[in-house]
Formats: sequence, C-alpha cells, structure tokens
Amino acid sequence: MPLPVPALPEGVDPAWLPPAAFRAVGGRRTLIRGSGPLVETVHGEVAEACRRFGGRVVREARPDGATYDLVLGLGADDLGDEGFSCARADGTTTVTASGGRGLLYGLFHVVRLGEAAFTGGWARQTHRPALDLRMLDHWDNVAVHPVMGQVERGYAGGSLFWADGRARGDLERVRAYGRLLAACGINAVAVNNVNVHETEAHLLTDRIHEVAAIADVLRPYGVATHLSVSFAAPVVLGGLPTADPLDEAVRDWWGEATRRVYEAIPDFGGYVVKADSEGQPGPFAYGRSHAEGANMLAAALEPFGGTVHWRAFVYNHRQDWRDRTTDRARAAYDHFVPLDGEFAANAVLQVKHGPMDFQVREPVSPLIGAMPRTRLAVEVQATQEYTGQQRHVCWLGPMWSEVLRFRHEPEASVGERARGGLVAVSNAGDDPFWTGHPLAQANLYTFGRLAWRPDADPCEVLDEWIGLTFPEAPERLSDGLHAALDGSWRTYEKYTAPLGVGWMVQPGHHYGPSVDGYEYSPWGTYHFADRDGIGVDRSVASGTGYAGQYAKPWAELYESPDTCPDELLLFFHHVSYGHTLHSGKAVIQHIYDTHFEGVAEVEEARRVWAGLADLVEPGRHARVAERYEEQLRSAREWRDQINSYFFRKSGVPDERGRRIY
Ligand code: GCV
Repeated sequence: MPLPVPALPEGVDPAWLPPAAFRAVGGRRTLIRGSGPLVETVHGEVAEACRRFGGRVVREARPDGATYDLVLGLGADDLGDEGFSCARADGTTTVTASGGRGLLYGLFHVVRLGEAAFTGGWARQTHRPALDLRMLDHWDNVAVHPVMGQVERGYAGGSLFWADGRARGDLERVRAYGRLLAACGINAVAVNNVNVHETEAHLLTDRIHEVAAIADVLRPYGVATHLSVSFAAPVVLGGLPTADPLDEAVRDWWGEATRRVYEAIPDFGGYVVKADSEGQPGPFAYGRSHAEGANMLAAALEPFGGTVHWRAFVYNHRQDWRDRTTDRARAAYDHFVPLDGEFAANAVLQVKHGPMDFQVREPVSPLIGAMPRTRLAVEVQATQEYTGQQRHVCWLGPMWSEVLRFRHEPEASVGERARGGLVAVSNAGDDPFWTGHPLAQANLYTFGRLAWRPDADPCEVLDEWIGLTFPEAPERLSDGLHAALDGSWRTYEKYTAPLGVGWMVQPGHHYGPSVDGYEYSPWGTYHFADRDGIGVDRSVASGTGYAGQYAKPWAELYESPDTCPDELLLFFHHVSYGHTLHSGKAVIQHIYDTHFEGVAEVEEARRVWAGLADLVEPGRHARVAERYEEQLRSAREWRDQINSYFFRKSGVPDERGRRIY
C-alpha cells in the first residue's frame, strides 16, 4: 500500500517541499518496481504528485509494452543502501537503487532536477552519500526546563516531538519533518537534549514506548532514531550505588536496558552522551577514562548494531578568570588525543567543529586532525545560538563548507575525516515556519546536502533550496533571496565580536552585545582587552600553547601574528590596537569599519527584502520583514557598543570621523 504523504497541519509551511516542486514528476507516467516499506513511501509521493498534476503511476509494467517517462526501481548495483543511479534514454528516466532509502533519495533527486530530469538524454550518473551518518541532534526537553525551556537554545517555538511532558499524541507533523529531512539527505535524529534531566532520563527505560512511537513515523523516511542518555542512568534509574563503567553490575544494567530498547525499536540508532561536561555525570567520577566510559556503552549496543556518539565537549567550566594558564580551547585535544586508538569500533567521538563553542568564527578544531585511529563525527550548530538566534539572517553554508574543506594535513579534509558522520544541532521546532525565521530553513537544508556531499559548493546548495522552496519564483525573487542569504554570515561576523575573539554576548541567553559579559566569569571565554590591545595569546612561544596542537603548516602559520589569517588574529594573539592587519588596516580601524559596514549591509538586505513584497506570500514576507527590523536594531546596538567600548579603551578616534559614543 502506498504510504500517504503527511498532511501538514493548517498554516504550517511546506518548506522545501511545496506541492509545486513536484510538478515535473507529477505530470508523468511512472513505473515503480520493487517492494518494501520505503518503496511504499516512494509510491505515495509519486501518487500524490500525479493526483495534483495529472500523471499516472503503476507498480507493474503493462504487458502491452507501454512506455514510461520515469522508472523508479530496486535493482542490484554497488551503491550501498543509500546510493542510486539515474540515466535517461529513449524518453525514459530511470532511477535504480539497491535499497529503499536509495530509491527515496533518487526520487528527491529527480524532484530537484525538475524538468531537466525529463529533457534530452544523459548517461548513467551515480550518487551516494560521502558520509554514512547525517544526523540532527535535538536539544529538546520533554518537560519544560525552568531555565532552558522546552528546547535548549531553541528559537523556533516548542519541540516537534514533545509537549505537555510527553511524546505528542499526534505525530503527523513529525512524519512531515522526516519527509523534509529525507529530501535533503538527513538519515538520523537524536530526539532529546544532551543535557539529560531527570524526566528525560526515563526515556531510556520506562518511557521507551514514547521514543518508539516517534521512531515509527520517522522510519518510512529512512530516518533512524537515537537517544541522549545520562551516564548516571544505572544510579538514577537502576538504583545501583555506582555508574562506574568497569563495574560488572553497571555493565549488565546497560546491557539489559539496551536489549529492551531494541525490543521496542529494532532499528534504533544508538546513544548520544555528554559526559563530564557542564555538570553532566561521567566516568571521571570513578577515575575512569572517557574511552572506558564510551566503550561500556559501545559494548551494550554492539550486539544490536548500534553506535554510541560520545561528545568531546569536555572542559573546565568553573575556571578562575585570573588563571591565565588554563585555556578552554586546548581542553578537547588534551583530554582525547591520548585516547586515540582506545575507542571501540562502534564508538564515535563527536567533536564540535571549533575548539570553543559555535562562535561566528573559530579555527577548525585541532582534535579533528589528531585522532587517526578513532571514528570521529563533526558537530555543527544549525540552531543559531551565537549567530543571531533566528532573528538575524545568518546562512551558515559557507562557514560549514570552509570547515569541511579544511585540511589539517594534505591527506584528508575534515569532510573526509568525519567517518563517524556529520551532526548538526537542529534549528527546527513547532513554529509554523519550522525554524522561526523562514530564511533559516536554508540552514537546515544546506546542512543535509553538505552532509551528503561535504565538498559541494554551498552557493549551489543555496540555489537548490531557493528553487525547491519557491518553485515558481521569477528571477527577481531568486536573485533577491540569494542576495539576502549569501554573505549574511560574513555580515553577522562584521557587526559582532571582531577577528575571531568570540563571545561579547549577553550572559545566559547569548543574544545581543555585552563586551565584558563573560570577561570575569568562570566559563573560560575571555578577550583580555585593555587600553593597549586585545586578544588571547595562544602561541607556543609566549601563550597557552594551543597553536602547537596543529600539524604543520598550521602550527607555524597560527604561531605568529605576521602569518596568522586576519579573521583569526585575536583568537591566537594579543595585539595592540595599532597592529597592522594583512589588509593594511590597523586593528582598531578594522573594528570601526567592519561594524559600520555590517550595519549598512543589514540595511541593504532589509531594503532588498522590502522590494520583494509583491512576490512573496504576505505571511512569510511580513515575518521576515519583522525580523529584519529586529536584526537592524540589534546590529546597530552591536556596532555602537563595540565601537564605543574600543574607542573608550584605546582613545583612538575613527579616521573617518563617524559617530562613536
Ligand atoms: C546543550 C553550549 C550551550 C549549551 C549546550 C552546550 C553543549 O554551552 O550554551 O546550551 O548544552 O553548548 O553543546 O552541550
């Protein structure tokens, strides 16, 4: 039976799958070959498109030798469960996959191509994902947390999965979410926050049926379900006196708990663990290493084919700001590199892309280049905690692409080293536009496509998103959308913390400027500005030694302010305000100029958007226009606070005499 396409609740935006995106497919005669649950999903998609656009779909070829415009079928090839091939000859476009997921991805490929899929003839092309795991981590709480709310760092309403303290009874919207994820290639979702509070801990045991209900609706879209678990679960849930990973009773407890999870969810993906991090329990309490902790969970998951994603975000969050010897940027490398080669085959070390915490500009984490004998997953943040909280337009495709193409050493890019997958903290919620800011949908889509092909050109992905989301857009609209998004990350960088130094946000919620907000705090995130200069000396020669965690040539390049790239200068060095950048500008003048430019760029983007009012549905246009007002207000606030702060510290006037307070 074909699986019906999910019905979107009234008022919910179809995002990058509006019915019109299926026009080319829906007007054709299609033959679908093969059987299995995901083939039924493919059938349902094509049947719905045909219903709208007048085509026909059949499952068995007619005996009279009828021809088809499109044949989607299972067949033997060497492209794995997720790959597919396609070709066009004699008026027929043929998509072949050896697995159901491959067939579904093949269908969405044809949808993306639109009319081009049915034009001319073309030789067989093959497609398969570069990374096996393309996952979203939801920082969703089941019960509303008194400080963090329903979704930690969520800017798109409540949780898609949880409401009123339990899994939603109506999961049709989650089904629609799974469909959107499949259409951009995402194949796994962790459904709860990595900060596992007590209510959420129970999802592992007595509340596993709620997770199973979510898994049931994601499965037909090829999306596997993962769960964040508490390292202390044997104590909190099992009543054991210890969670020591080498204790036999603890190991047995995890073995049994995991067996029950698989009883409920046979294709369960595995666990995500935040241990010894920002107050979460972990193996350090028992004098055990993180490899010992991760391997205990890996052993429990191994008989069932599951994986543990063990996060490397381990650092001292109770630092004394007076202590200049501790450098948070060093922490993940210092903790984990000595453990390289000790992790089990089904333990994946999940590393944030930068050494700190998803700032608008950070160097690529040196850890990613330093653990050749460990499966690594790289984690990025689609939810815009530090990049404007979905009130600002900040399309992160270019940043992620830079990270994925970065080579610690010539042999392999980050995209190639991420053998354990690419993971994003999701930016989606129950908001009618899914992501709060309608244009932030582009981040979710781009993440999926870059996880499929880390070397893809992000600008092409952006245009793909525009083409799907606005299938009938005249050129003026697609150009306007492209202009609003492309470059928005650099604009955001210009009007916020300068030259890679990071933070300067308001403590706690992290929105808006507060230059010294974290300067005297325990979090290890300092800029050290004084009357003479600014920045963190992370050189080996005179600083914390962090630059030495890289291989050559980066260690040498970052070591000296003369060779360090401008955009990371203050991350690696403390320099005077008069220090001349490679651009030829003094640091202080760069700060002034970029802050004025950043605001001017937001003004221009707002103007472009206003000019598109006749081409965008009123609701979407108004939502974006409203957010541009806030972005502009906030960007001006950033500009004026940052410029005034550094003018007051340095006493150096703007050489162009602009208004500074
Ligand atoms: C889920 C940052 C965020 C936290 C988040 C943490 C993490 O510190 O501010 O909200 O916790 O990263 O990645 O675990």
